[in-house]
Amino acid sequence: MGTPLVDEVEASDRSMESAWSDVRYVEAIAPSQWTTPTSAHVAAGSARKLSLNGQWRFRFSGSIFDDASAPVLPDTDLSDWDTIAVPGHWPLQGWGTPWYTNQFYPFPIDAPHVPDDNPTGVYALDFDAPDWGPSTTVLRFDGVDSIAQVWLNGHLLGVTRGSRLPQDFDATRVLRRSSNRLYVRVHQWSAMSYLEDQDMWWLPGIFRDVTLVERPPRGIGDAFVHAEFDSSTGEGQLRVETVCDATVSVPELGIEFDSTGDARLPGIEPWSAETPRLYDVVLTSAGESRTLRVGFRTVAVRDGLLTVNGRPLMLRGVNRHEFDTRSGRTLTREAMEADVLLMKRYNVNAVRTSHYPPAPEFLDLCDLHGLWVIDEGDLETHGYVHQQWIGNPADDERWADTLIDRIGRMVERDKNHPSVIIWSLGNESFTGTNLRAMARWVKDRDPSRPVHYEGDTACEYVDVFGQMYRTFAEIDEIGRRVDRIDPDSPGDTDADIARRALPFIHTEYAHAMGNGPGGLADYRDLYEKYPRLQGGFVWEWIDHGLEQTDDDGRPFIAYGGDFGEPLHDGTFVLDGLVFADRTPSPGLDEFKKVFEPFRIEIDGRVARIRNLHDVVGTEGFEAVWSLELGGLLVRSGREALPPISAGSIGTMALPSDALPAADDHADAVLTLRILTTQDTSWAAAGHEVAWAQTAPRPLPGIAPAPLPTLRPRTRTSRSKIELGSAVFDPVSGGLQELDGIEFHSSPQVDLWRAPTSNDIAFDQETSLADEWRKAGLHALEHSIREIEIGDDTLVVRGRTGVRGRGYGVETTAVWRRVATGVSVAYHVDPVGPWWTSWPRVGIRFAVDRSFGDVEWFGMGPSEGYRDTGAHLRLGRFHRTVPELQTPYAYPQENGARPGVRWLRLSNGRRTLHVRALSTFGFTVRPWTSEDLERALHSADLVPGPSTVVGLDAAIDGIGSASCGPLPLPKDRLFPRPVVMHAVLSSRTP
Ligand code: IPT
Repeated sequence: MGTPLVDEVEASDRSMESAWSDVRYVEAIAPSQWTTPTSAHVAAGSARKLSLNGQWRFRFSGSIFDDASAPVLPDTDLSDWDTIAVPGHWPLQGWGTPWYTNQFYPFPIDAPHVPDDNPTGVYALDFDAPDWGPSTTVLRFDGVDSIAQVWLNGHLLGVTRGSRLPQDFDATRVLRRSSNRLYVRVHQWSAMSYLEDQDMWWLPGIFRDVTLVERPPRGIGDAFVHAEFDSSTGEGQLRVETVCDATVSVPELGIEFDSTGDARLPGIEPWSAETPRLYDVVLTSAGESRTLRVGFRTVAVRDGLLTVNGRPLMLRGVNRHEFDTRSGRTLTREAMEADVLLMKRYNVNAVRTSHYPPAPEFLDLCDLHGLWVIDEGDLETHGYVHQQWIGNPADDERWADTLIDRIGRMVERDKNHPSVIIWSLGNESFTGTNLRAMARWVKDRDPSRPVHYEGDTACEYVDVFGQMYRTFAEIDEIGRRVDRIDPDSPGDTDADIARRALPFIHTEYAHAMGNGPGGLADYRDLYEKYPRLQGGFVWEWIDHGLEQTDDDGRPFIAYGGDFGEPLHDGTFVLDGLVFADRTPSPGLDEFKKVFEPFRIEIDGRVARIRNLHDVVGTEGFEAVWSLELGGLLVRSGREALPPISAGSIGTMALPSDALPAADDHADAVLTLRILTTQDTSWAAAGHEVAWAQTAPRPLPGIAPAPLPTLRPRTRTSRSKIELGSAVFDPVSGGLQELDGIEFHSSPQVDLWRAPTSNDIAFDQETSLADEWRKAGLHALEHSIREIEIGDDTLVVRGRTGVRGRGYGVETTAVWRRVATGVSVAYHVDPVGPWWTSWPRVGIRFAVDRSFGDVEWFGMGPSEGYRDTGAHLRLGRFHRTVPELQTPYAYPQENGARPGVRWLRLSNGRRTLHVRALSTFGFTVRPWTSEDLERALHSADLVPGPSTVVGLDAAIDGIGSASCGPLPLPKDRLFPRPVVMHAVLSSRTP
């Protein structure tokens, strides 16, 4: 595929020394030069391989011309060269720097030209080759970013193009048994950079494996497996296209046939993401044998739905970039498997390989453990959006061959994976003739899989309709099949009608940047409501934060700008469901709950169970119940599940001792969990996949007594005010002490939060954080208006306002002495014309930092907000103050636990007990919201002298406005009066 450019051919005839200075190939628009055709990835077989990974020699130049003027020769002395690990990126090993941009090209748009300051690394390796007799030897690069010229023993083997695509060179002619000298000259920027503008770090280098691969004479050559499954007969159909003649056998089934024929195989267990059944298929030619792991399944778009084996799918997916906080896009197989296992354990059933084909092993792991995959081409020209897409390579015929070559090499490499059910042409490259041609090429080569490309909004050349970040209302329209390509058009066009016949996939949604994403459950409800909506892929799986150490030796997670990049997109690279070190964030907990494969509703004595699997029934699962009172276990048991097939609803009677007695405590809660009964490849038996709780009875709702009429006091008439063991300041009316527990600050109204990434919504149209700041919410002024005192009561009235504005809140704290301590009813009443939402409304106080242990009965164990709290359960939990913080790499509001019944803070000697008489949530932090807001990295957060406690009547939702919609109105907090009612004591009642 692809004819080499004339000047490239000329280059090969020249001596190495003179050719070295000719760097025109860097700006050539062309497919890889002199690579052999890409063939399907082979995991196991008789053909031998030799890994060339390891420590290589390395020479780095910041400018391409510096490098070009220093030619190397086959016998150049390497002793003063550096060493570098292959695979790896040089900016993560001490040369150059990582550079993060989202859409912007980091250089002037002037294709195919790139800057002269083009970081260039020359890799050198001396090696002995194995004796593979008469075989052909292929030198394979699985990934080189962005382009490389490859020289073996003084001969130019060719040029790699397509960073995330395999590059095979026939090395046979020039390879020697011993003393081979390989040079790989890699450039950070090339014409190809215009095609590789994905939202990620620019990380050059040989970042995937380098291997010598044997191609034996009379070997199999490339093989294309077609393994279909007929759901009406249960028959599999197997056909293997090979370049050379071979026999095909399935030892397990006792079948053998010639590769020119095919076989019908009765009683096949089909492959699915839920039942990843693989059969070994052995190909044998005169010179080679190969074992392929084959899954039988048939993908089809039928009656407007995406089906596999005749059943429509629900994609509960994530977008996955390849990332490791230390090694960038160089991943070990262990790291890839860690991703797959974590996905499986968290109810993820699908992956879009955004935005390039992953390392080939990743797809082996998807086949093995079971994930539906959209395999995406290595193409993104997003930077052209900044010039209205003028000059977009996707629509310029000079780039046609190169783009066809790219998509072709992905399809050829990955065509035998049962997990790959959809081909995606690439990402964010607008639309154009080359994309259309790519789609045509793919359908021609592999009609068995639908084509996806989000940029084809009119669905002219794709088989599924994919869109990004649509609002709830738009998704609802699409679900109802009333969407229009041009929303302003007065009537339906033929194109509208044609598009509506296609299934819909939410290619990217729920931007998991920082705290969030909000609204996952609302999206899910829509997906489940309309058959056309077949789920989607959360943006995205992992934060791409790079682990670094600051000048004081403290580790921190770096994002855009931390390497002095002159143009960058800051924290936008931190938008994963797992943190950069692969620790699940609360967003992943929410994903797991929202997309659980069984939906359980407990209704009186019966549990109604909806089986949301695509394929499997309830066999392999059991129910476990537990009854708790006040968070303490009373009884528990296990029950078999009734048979409920995929897509159906069944009921299960609950055993009578699982049910709370009528006169039980108001805090009685029944939890029903569904667990696996057998070990799977991804989790040991007993793994929880779904759960539900009975709704706890509402709080008794002890309304605060009416505001008392008391005698106003002159502020200075006493040195202190006492209500039982509570001591108040006579000037401010602030709580100073309770039973010997000193208050660093007294409860005071709090309307602020350190803006989340979704509040900030960097570069987006609506930024709640900007609105809130404009409204003055970040700098409130508090004043005390009146203190009134009675025998057992103290009332403190205040007003909190905004500089230069007439709106604010009136606050009234009514303190009463009660048997165990003091109660407080804290009223917050908005006054004046507020025009924004509030980040939160609650009270905040501080005690000594020694109060480091927190126990609560309420929702937990991790954080949850109005639109992110589906995963929270009512229970009794214990965490230290540090454990209550969610360590977002870019510090922001976090750690709120709603629905609290009681909360205890202890320092080992004393306990401050807060009993809720109205429902509220809490945060407990070793710093303030202001500290969180000021900090740029989590290492900037240093615990202060106080433990800061926030009790929130309400908090605004989270949404995903950093790239997507604001929270739905139902989850917003608009100014409204609230009363928070609680008892504070130092004893545990
Ligand atoms: C969308 C990109 O496809 C994705 O790569 C990522 O950048 C994401 O946004 C935001 O994190 S494109 C956007 C213009 C919708």
